[in-house]
Amino acid sequence: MATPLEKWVEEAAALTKPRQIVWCDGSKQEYHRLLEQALAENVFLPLNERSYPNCYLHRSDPSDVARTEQVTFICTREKSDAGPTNNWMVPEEAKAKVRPLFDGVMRNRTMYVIPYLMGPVDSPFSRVGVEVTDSLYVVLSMMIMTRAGKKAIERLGRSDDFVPGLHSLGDLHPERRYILHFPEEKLIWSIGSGYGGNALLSKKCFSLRIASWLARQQGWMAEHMLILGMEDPSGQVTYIAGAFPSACGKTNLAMMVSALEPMGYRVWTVGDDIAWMQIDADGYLRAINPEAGFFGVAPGTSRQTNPNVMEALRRNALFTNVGLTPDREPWWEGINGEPPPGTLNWRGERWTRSRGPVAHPNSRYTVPAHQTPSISPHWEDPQGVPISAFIFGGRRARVAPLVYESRDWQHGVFVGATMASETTAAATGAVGITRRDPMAMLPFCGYNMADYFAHWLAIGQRITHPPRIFHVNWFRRGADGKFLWPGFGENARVLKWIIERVRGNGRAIETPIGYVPTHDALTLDGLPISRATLEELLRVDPTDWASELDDIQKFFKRFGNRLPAALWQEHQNLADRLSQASLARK
Ligand code: OXD
Ligand code: MN
Repeated sequence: MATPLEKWVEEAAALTKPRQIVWCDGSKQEYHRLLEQALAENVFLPLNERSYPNCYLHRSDPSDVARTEQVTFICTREKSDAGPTNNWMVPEEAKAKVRPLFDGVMRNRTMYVIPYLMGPVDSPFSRVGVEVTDSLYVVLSMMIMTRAGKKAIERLGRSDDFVPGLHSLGDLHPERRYILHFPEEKLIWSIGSGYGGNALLSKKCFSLRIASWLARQQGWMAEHMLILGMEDPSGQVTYIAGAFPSACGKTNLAMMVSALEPMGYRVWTVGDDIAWMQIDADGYLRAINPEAGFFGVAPGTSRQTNPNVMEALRRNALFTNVGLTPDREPWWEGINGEPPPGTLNWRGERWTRSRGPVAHPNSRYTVPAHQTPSISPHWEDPQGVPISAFIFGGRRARVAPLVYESRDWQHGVFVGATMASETTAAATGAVGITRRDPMAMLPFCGYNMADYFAHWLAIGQRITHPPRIFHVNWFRRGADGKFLWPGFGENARVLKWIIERVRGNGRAIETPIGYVPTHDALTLDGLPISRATLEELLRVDPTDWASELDDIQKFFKRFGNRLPAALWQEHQNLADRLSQASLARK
């Protein structure tokens, strides 16, 4: 008798009517066979076999280069379950609208079936998904980004506990592009885009949107967070999970070569984008990285900013929408000086300055996680790693100081819920606009964010040893518009303070927004930073925070009475602390 997985695949095939169906086993031989085919079909171009062995370049359709939030929908029976921050359609209406686009769409194409496992093979945190797709780019990327094929089939057996995802490139027309989530039936439909975040359904669609819904029902957490371990000179490793909006440096932070390495502080990478977390029997929060690869933003990546990933990218990597040098090496802005003469841009045209950037600003690399020299020896531990601190961070030219610690869990949830950041090229739309992006989950929360905040508050009640909650801002600018903090490996100085706070010995002063390092608390040896710059970096400006309070109020009002009262309470507490501080100054 057919398994539930086989039955679902049959239904998908009955709708899309492919010429043939290929089940992927996830083997190396299969990867190479499919790559040969992708080369023959021009889906990939080979890179320099000597300097970049087994690496390939993909050029996407120029209209299909980033996540498209405006056509991403959460389809629940009740609109209020999707909440005010998601696009919503009734499930039946969404299906009625999009089913005709899937009808017969694979007639002259092959349908690939990719069973995949999110999480380490033997982990109780792991979950199975299956994606059917007509894109070879998606198949090959999924083989890097997930544990695909046999491992997933073996784990699933005859169970129906898997998240099905139906994907087709369709005709790639932006008007016929839809990314639909049906959390009530754990189902994903995506058509009209081959872009990673829209088409690799394991990533944002399953591991964040559907998983966040499941996590609330089942009492765990699915978050848009990197996971890193900071080792101190005694060899003790403290694990930190960090939420930052897309293209704000999560991958670089997770793989950082610490500026404090000579003092014995080094960073180990567990994950760069997604954390699935559960409370263990001893009351600690433990996290796994459900993914098996990194899908990172290329521009700005260099030997200086992320030597670990640069090392990882020298073999078995896929590149999307980067430039191509005459030596057939990948090239992007920030990699190293000027592009060599004769470089082709991301569209495959001979580059000239008037044609814009060589690489698309959201061009990407896809690489197996284990290739990074900083990969943690514990990155595949079935029980995950214990999380001692959360960091929330955004791109803020003003307002937020370099780092501060929240007062307690409830205040920390408020800090996360009110996070804001200037938008980047990872999603289509205007770049550089400040928007509220709670816990960096605004585009990824699969349900009403007011309920999501309530879930965070409820989790806090259940953890005996909750992570301490911090906020960082690497992007504060001075009056001259220049960044005040050097960032990258120097961020280790902030992480060191964070682990000191976790252990109870980091120095801090209490301010209305939380605990800020004293002027001598950060280890700044060897960093040419003036006292005035440090003061500016750590300054809490009462006028900026007053307008921040107004903006937060507007944001909270969008959720009506579904917003947990505790968050209004925290808003009021912050207002009170700010006004007391200004009275004290007078
Ligand atoms: C990503 C994103 O690709 O957040 O990780 O857009
Ligand atoms: Mn992301």
